[in-house]
Amino acid sequence: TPPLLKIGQKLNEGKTKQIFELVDQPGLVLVQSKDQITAGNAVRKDQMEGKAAIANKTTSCVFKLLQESGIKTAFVKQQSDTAFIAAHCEMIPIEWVCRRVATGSFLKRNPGVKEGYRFSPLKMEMFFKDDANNDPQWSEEQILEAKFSLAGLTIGKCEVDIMNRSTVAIFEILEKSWATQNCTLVDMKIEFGVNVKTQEIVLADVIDNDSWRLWPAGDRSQQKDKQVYRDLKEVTPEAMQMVKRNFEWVSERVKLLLESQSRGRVVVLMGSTSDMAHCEKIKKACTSYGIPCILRVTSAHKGPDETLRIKAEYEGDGVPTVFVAVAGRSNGLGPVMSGNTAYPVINCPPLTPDWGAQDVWSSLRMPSGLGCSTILSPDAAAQFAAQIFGLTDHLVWCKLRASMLNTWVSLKVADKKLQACSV
Ligand SMILES: Nc1ncnc2c1ncn2[C@@H]1O[C@H](COP(=O)(O)OP(=O)(O)OP(=O)(O)O)[C@@H](O)[C@H]1O
Ligand SMILES: *[C@@H]1O[C@H](CO)[C@@H](O)[C@H](O)[C@H]1NC(C)=O
Ligand SMILES: *[C@@H]1O[C@H](CO)[C@@H](O)[C@H](O)[C@H]1NC(C)=O
Ligand SMILES: *[C@@H]1O[C@H](CO)[C@@H](O)[C@H](O)[C@H]1NC(C)=O
Ligand SMILES: CC(=O)N[C@H]1CO[C@H](CO)[C@@H](O)[C@@H]1O
Ligand SMILES: [Mg+2]
Repeated sequence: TPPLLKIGQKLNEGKTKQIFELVDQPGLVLVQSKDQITAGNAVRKDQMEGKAAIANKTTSCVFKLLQESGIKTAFVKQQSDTAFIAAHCEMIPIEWVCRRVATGSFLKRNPGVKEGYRFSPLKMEMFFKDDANNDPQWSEEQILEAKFSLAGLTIGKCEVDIMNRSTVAIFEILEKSWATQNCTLVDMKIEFGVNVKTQEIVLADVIDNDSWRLWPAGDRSQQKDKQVYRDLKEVTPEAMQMVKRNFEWVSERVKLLLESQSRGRVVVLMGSTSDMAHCEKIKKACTSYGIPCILRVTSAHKGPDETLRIKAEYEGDGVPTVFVAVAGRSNGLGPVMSGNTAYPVINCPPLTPDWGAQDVWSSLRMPSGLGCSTILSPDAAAQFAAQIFGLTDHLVWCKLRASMLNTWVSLKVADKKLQACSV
């Protein structure tokens, strides 16, 4: 049983949720869903029993997926059927809309563009959250001129760029994940907050049915999103049942997004246990991508029969495998493997300062017909293996994608700090 939460004062209440302070956990809040569905700014308001529970499940699965990928979010953990704990944020009042396929309001604002037009790169739009004025579309300049200040952070160019880049990464991660269910993520809207404790910009609020359009098999007529509700001519009990069934369709499938669609492994072959530390680094990095990694000792010079026997062992069970060869001095191991298997082989020689520049040629200069690659850093060798598996395993791809975003954001923040110091 979850420990009893001491609920403090209500910090905020909107159309779909209430936000409560947590007395014993400063910096965290309880986000409680309300049992109703809204469209057209609550012009239509109907209680839909169970909606909150379904929304909760969708939000927590999606945030879990993003969190495990490495995206910074406010989500902390599920508390109950209809509530989760999140970092307390001051919300940035901008809705970030990201589109892959033109539909809905975009078509009205851009006459001449046909439904189904594909955006590559993704199309970004921003809307100022202002119910009274129907959430007007804003330009980047309008956001900058508003000079929002939240939790002590002023929203300037750097912050806008970070939100822009993050929205694209989040869209791509969700798009890739829904593709495993043969579902097209058509568009999405998200909001960011400033974590009051860390002053970091994080994905906040929720991602649920109301936040995206999903077209199974890319087919609009099978849409499973909130549009179904908006399109209802008349709110009958049967119609509401259909909307609810659609919501359930999504919340059932959203769980599957967390499951890997393929299995793979890295097998590291080392010529000698003296290279163990180097190999452990490869294994650690593989583990961070969720890829199992096995270490074996074998020398292609001194025990080629064993090298080929070990190779056959991993070729024989049908698990997709990337071999990494770690051999110092003369690397016979990688080339011998590469000449005898159709699986990818990565040379990751542990070079030494004395002869390294000469030794590396044994990994680079190959007889014809060999396609092994050579990567010197153990982390980078694991990353390359992850990129190979990422072609078929969306969870690995999502980790790579989030890591790229986080690196980009770190550079941006480091530069901003440096500029602030030198002024
Ligand atoms: N982690 C969080 N910390 C603080 N406030 C949050 C957090 N997550 C969401 N909120 C805020 O809680 C409020 C209530 O949410 P709700 O979605 O019900 O509002 P709403 O009626 O849709 O209004 P809005 O148009 O602002 O979204 C919103 O202002 C939302 O931004
Ligand atoms: C977001 O990024 C894209 C691509 O880099 C750029 O074209 C666009 O102007 C950016 N928008 C904002 C608001 O920064
Ligand atoms: C997606 O479509 C392919 C090809 O039609 C099919 O083989 C596969 O089972 C489908 N996957 C899901 C999860 O529906
Ligand atoms: C998401 O939207 C679809 C389509 O309207 C709906 O069927 C499904 O129930 C929604 N899920 C949640 C959790 O709201
Ligand atoms: C009612 C309901 O589905 N509640 C779920 C909310 O989300 C968490 C996390 O996925 C589930 O454990 C609950 O069952
Ligand atoms: Mg809202």
